[in-house]
Amino acid sequence: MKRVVLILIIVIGAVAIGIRVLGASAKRSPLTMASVQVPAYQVASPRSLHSIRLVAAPVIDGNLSDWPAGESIDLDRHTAFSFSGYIDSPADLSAIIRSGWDRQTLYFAIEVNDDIIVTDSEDVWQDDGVEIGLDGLNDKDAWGSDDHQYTIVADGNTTDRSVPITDIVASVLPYEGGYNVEVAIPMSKLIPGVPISGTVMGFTIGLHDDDDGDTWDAYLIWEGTNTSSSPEEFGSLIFTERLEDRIDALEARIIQLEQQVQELLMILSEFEELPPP
Ligand SMILES: [Ca+2]
Ligand SMILES: [Ca+2]
Ligand SMILES: [Ca+2]
Ligand SMILES: [Ca+2]
Repeated sequence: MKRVVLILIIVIGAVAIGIRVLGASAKRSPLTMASVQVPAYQVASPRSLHSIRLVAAPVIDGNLSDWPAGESIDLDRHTAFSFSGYIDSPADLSAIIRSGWDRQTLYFAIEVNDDIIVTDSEDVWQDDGVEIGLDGLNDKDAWGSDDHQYTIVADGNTTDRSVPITDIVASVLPYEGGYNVEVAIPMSKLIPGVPISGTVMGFTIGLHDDDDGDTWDAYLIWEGTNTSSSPEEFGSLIFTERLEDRIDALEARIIQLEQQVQELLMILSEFEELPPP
């Protein structure tokens, strides 16, 4: 028994050393998001956003300081694929969008510039707000259980295809000149099982601006002509994982295993001290 435990310790030690050597090498040449390699067939045109694997889940409170730096979309009237209405400047309507993921959840952090926030209407699409269009299976079909048009209005109202929902978590934090939106969407709404680095979803994002009440004044869509029924026009959300984050997670697991081995050794030594039956 003791021999088996000793062999286990040697194996775990060897793995730990190997991982730490890998980790040191990764830290010498940090991998940036731009250097993440994605198979060519997965990089669809039109545009894509890399969703980064988050080591710690963000608190969904509208405060985005708990997000790591990462790739983002700058959405304004010049970068939008579709643009309707009147926008006089980026302060009137624009946004910066980031995304993150873990095994259970897809996250978005959205900073919206909007100098006059109005939420006076019954229909969510007539007020200031954000629309997230997702084709979870990336099958270009709009009407499966993987397909959603999530709207988060500047007052916090949340809908899926205009129907009020409570099965995603969204928080809006207004500030002078705009509002932050932080969203957590259960992965089970999008795909069966868990995502991996390299998973691709169809994705676009829309922004409505209302400055004077009643219906909207301007509407921007990042990719496509609507956020609900034409996923073949969407951009892509590409799931990525930084090497240094993967190594940190493995190192944490090794430390856990080392502690478990210590506990086993303690139990073994207690047995050895018992008198023979
Ligand atoms: Ca937060
Ligand atoms: Ca679909
Ligand atoms: Ca507005
Ligand atoms: Ca309105």
